[in-house]
Amino acid sequence: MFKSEYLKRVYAGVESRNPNEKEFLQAVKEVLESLEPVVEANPKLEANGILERIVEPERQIFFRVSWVDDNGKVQVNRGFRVQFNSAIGPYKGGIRLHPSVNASVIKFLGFEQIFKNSLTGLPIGGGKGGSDFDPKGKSDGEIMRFCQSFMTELSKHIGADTDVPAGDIGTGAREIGFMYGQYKRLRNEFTGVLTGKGLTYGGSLARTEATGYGVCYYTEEMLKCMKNDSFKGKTVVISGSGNVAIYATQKATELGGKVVALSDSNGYIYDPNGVNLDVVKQIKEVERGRIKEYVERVQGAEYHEGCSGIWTIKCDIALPCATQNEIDENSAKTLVKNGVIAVAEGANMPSTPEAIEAFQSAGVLFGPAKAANAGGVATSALEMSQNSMRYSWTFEEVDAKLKDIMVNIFHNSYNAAKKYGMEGNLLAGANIAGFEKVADAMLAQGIAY
Ligand code: NDP
Ligand code: 2IT
Repeated sequence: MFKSEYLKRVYAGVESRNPNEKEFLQAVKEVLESLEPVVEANPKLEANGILERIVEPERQIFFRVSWVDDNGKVQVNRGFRVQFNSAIGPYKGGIRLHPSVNASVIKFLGFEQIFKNSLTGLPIGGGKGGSDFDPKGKSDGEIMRFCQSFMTELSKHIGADTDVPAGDIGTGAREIGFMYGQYKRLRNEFTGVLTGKGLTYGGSLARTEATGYGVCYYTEEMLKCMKNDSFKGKTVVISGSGNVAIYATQKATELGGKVVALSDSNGYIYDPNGVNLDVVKQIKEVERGRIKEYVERVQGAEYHEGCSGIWTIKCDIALPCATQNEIDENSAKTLVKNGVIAVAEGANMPSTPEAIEAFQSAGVLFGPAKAANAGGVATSALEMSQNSMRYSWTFEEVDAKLKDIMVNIFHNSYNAAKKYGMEGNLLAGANIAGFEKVADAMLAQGIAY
C-alpha cells in the first residue's frame, strides 16, 4: 500500500466518495502507487491539492436515453459522459456501448484517458462516455434511433473545442455516423465534434487501424530497446476480435509475427497456421457475426468455449485487446509458465493488479494500456487537427506520425521510470510521464475547480 501520508489520505478520500466503484478504485490506486517518488520529490503537488483534484472529475453528466425498438416498444437506457480533466486540452475519449457500462466503468476509463492523452504529446484532456445499451442483435434502425436519442442530450455538453467523443467497445463507424448526423442536425454545424468519422465526411485515414497498429509499433520498440528483439518469428495471441484486435493482428503479421488465436466474449479460436484475417474481417466487420464461425470456413482451426482459455495457448507475445480485467493472476502465471516474453495491452486495464505483478516479477516486458493503446486517441487528435485545417493527410502521413508518437511514448515512459529509480518499469513510467505534464498545466492554471 502507500508509504506517503498524502497518498494515503487522497486514496482514502476516493474510496469513501466512490464506494463500490471497483474498476475506478483499481485504476486510481495503480496510478497513485506509481506517483510515490514523484510526490516525495515535489511538495508543490500536495500544497496545491493536485492529487485531490485529479481524482475528481471536473464534470459528470448522467442522462436518460429513451428510444423506440422495432416492435414499437419504448426502451430506456442510461447515458454517461464524464469530463475528467481539461488541463491540457478539450476533453477527449470514446463512447462505450455495452450492457456492463456503469459509473465505475466510465470513470475508470475517463481517469486512464487523462494520462494516456497526455502521453500522446498532443493537446487533449481526458473524458469518456457511454451507455448500458447493448448493440448486439439490434437492427440498423434501432441502432440509429438509440444513437440519435443519445446525441440529443450529449450535444448540449460537447463541441469541437470542448469535448470530442469517439469510438470504443460497441461504437464504430456506423454509430459515429448516426451520432454525427444528429449533432449536425441539432446544431447546424459541420465541425470536428466527433472522431472516427467516415472518410467522406471528415474522418482521418488510418484512424480505423490506429489503435491496433499503435499497439504493435509500441511493442516492436519495447522489444527492440529492452531485448534487442522483434516480432519476427514470434507466436502471438491476441484476445478480442473487434477493432483493436483486428488491426493488431494485421500489423503483428506484417511485422513477421504469427497470430494463432483470437476471441470474443463466448470463446476463442486457435489456428496453428496463423489466422486468416480476410476471413475474420468478413465475419466481424461485414457480417457482424461471432468468432466461432471462423472454424466453419478455415480448415485446421479449432473453437473453444470460454474466452479466458485463450491465455493457456503457448505464445511469445500476448496482446489483450478485449476488455478490462480479462487476464487474472492465474492466466498471467500460465502465460509466464509457457514462456511469454512480452505483454502489451490493447484494451484498457485488461490485466488485474495481480496479473501485472506476475508479469513484472517474472521479468516479462509489460507495456501498460495507457501507453500501448494510445495510438487510437493520438490519431483522433490528428483527425481534430485535420478538421481544424479543413485538410486531410494521406494514409502514409498519418501512419508515419502515429509510429513516431508510439516510439516517443515508449521512450518517454522508459526515461520517466529511470529518472525515479525504476528503470524498466514501463507501467510506473507511463503513469509518471503522463501525470507530470497534466500536473504542470494544473499548477500553472491556478485553483478554480
Ligand atoms: P469492439 O467493440 O470493436 O470489440 C470488442 C471485442 O472485445 C469484441 O471481440 C468483444 O466480444 C470483446 N469483448 C468485449 N467485452 C468482453 C468481455 N466482457 N469478455 C470478453 N470479450 C469481450 O471494441 P474495440 O476493439 O474498439 O475495443 C477493445 C478494447 O480496446 C476496449 O478495452 C477498449 O476500451 C480499448 N481501446 C479501444 C480503442 C479504439 O480506438 N477503439 C482505443 C484504445 C483502447 P463480443 O463481441 O463477444 O462482445
Ligand atoms: O480508449 C481509448 O483511448 C479510445 N477508445 C479512443 C478514444 C478516442 O478519442 O479516439
